Amino acid sequence: MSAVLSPVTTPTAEARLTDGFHLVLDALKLNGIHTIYGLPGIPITDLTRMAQAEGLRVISFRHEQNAGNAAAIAGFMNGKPGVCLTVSAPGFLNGLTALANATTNCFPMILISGSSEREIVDLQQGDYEEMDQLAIAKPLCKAAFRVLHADDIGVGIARAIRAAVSGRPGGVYLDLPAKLFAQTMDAAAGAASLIQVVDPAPRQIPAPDAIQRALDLLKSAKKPLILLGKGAAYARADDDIRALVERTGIPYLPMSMAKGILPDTHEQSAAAARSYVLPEADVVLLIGARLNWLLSHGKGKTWGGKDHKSWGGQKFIQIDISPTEMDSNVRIDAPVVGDIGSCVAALLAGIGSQWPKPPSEWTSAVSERRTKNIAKMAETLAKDPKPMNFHSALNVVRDIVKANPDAMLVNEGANALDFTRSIVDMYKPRKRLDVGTWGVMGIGMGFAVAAAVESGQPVIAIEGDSAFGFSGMEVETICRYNLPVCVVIFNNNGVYRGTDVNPKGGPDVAPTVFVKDARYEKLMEAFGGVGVYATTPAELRSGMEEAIRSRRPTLINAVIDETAGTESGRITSLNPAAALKK
Ligand code: OXT
Ligand code: ADP
Ligand code: MG
Repeated sequence: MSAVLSPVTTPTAEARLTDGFHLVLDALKLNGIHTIYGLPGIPITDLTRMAQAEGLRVISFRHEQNAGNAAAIAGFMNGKPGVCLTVSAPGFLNGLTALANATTNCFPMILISGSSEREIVDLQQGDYEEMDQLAIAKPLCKAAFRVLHADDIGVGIARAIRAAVSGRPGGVYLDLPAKLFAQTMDAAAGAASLIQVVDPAPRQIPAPDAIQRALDLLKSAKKPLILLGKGAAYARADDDIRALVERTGIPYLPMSMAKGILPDTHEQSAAAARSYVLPEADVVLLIGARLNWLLSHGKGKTWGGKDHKSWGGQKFIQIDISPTEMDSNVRIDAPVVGDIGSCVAALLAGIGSQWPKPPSEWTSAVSERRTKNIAKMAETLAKDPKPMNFHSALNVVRDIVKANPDAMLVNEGANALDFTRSIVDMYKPRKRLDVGTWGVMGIGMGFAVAAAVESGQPVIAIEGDSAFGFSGMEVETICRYNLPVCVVIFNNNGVYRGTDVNPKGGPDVAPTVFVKDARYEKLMEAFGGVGVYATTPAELRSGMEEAIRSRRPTLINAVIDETAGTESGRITSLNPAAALKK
């Protein structure tokens, strides 16, 4: 390890100097960033050591993608950028998927990667881990910067922070060439070059006429609906959003990561009547939710249109910080551009206390559907089939989350994702973390680590067996940091199901099928955690209860009926159908 140069008070020549390593760390600390998620190696190993020596928390992973996912979700949870640190070329590329995913999901994150020698990289002379990382990162994130001189580190980090959190949040790449770290400069000049970012995510106040237009449209509605997206969760305007919903009396539908902004048990929740309210609503107020594929692009049969592209007749009010989001799929009749906190506060002010409630025919129709679907679900959940299926297992998870509303819930898979979303109620905001806009597998263990580190609360990760495989080695990380994470693998022997067969009948199993009855719990035991093999809801329940009570790293291998899942869960229709039958 090279000498640790810290600006100290001893008046030696060395002490009056600082270097690139320390300036990076000082700049992060100055901006309230105290945790780095990463993976050491050339040229950033010393940076991770010095970070720890300087009092930052360094959470070291087994693969950069998981460190990147951890940083991204830390950004979502805290509303300030999560930082991921990687080595050059392959480490950078491993982190890049997470950076792109963060950008797609509007999570603020900074990927800092060390890079090789510029002169050699630019002449393509074959340096160690040679790659033009800045050029590669650019199209995949919100902004990308490179710092070549130690006295620019302060500006580089300030720009990265602002780019990540201001406006629509997203991922930022910061390229730090190896040579930068060893550059020295006068310590006082170095300290003076750092920037403590003032107001990194400035409020964006909506125009009064936009608010009036939105209120007029909302007032004209006979069947209004409020749709809450993860932007609404990110905005931390929980009290005002709840007041808006309750004072208007409008039914609301939460997208998956918006579950819990209001408790899912709220009487105005239309989650259990989704397929009724979307086509029936006449005016829809979108708060921090995009009309992308998850909302069938605001048109088509889901919205009551006669075919997959036709408009269903709804009028939309959309609150979003990004002006170009408006009209991206269908006409937005009342765009409200600004930050959700300011926009919702302005709407509330306009609504006052005399706002007429929606016609009771609408609210009681929604309520009737909801009650009916909840009762139907309760019947299914009460069954105790052998083998255990998604419903009987999730009935347990639902109880455990209800009893521990502060616990964080991480969720990925296909059926394991979709059933959990609709069965497990959330009670508090920003507790549910999942595959998001891309439906990406592999977020599981990275999200679980960050959820535990950032919240200090127990974490429950409900994982499909395939989904878990993408980040499974991080159970060692969970054990190493002794994190209170309870991983529950819904083990149905494969992707979607475990029942496919090789049509040719050869020795290879079908592409979606895994080793039958795999003993995933032994993975956790290998690193000193607790492994549980659960074939019944009772075993699952006692395993989860003990994990929450003990806060010990636990992996429960919950064996699920291998025939229970469906192809791609709820999104079967997105699979292209073969035109030819061969
Ligand atoms: O109204 P109706 O009647 O329609 O009913 C709805 C609600 O009203 C009702 N509901 C309720 N009823 C009663 N009570 C309550 N409380 C209640 N709440 C709701 O329930 C239904 C459903 O409600 P929902 O979910 O709100 O409605 P709907 O119509 O489903 O919503 C539409 C969507 C689109 C918003 C929703 O479906 C959604 O959010 N979907 C997300 C889907 C998604 O992202 N899936 C993940 C990707 S799938 C696939 O790509 C996978 N891969 C490929 C792959 C990926 N993704 N990534 C990478 C890097 N590589 C490859 C892979 C490999 S999944 C996968 C692994 C799968 O295998 P696993 O082993 O991991 O998992 P298993 O499947 O478990 O085996
Ligand atoms: P979901 O998947 O839950 O529907 P999306 O990720 O599609 O949510 O949408 C989130 C939206 O929220 C994005 O369009 C983003 O610009 C917006 N957003 C994020 N933070 C804020 C904020 N503080 N104020 C306003 N809009 C925001
Ligand atoms: Mg599976």
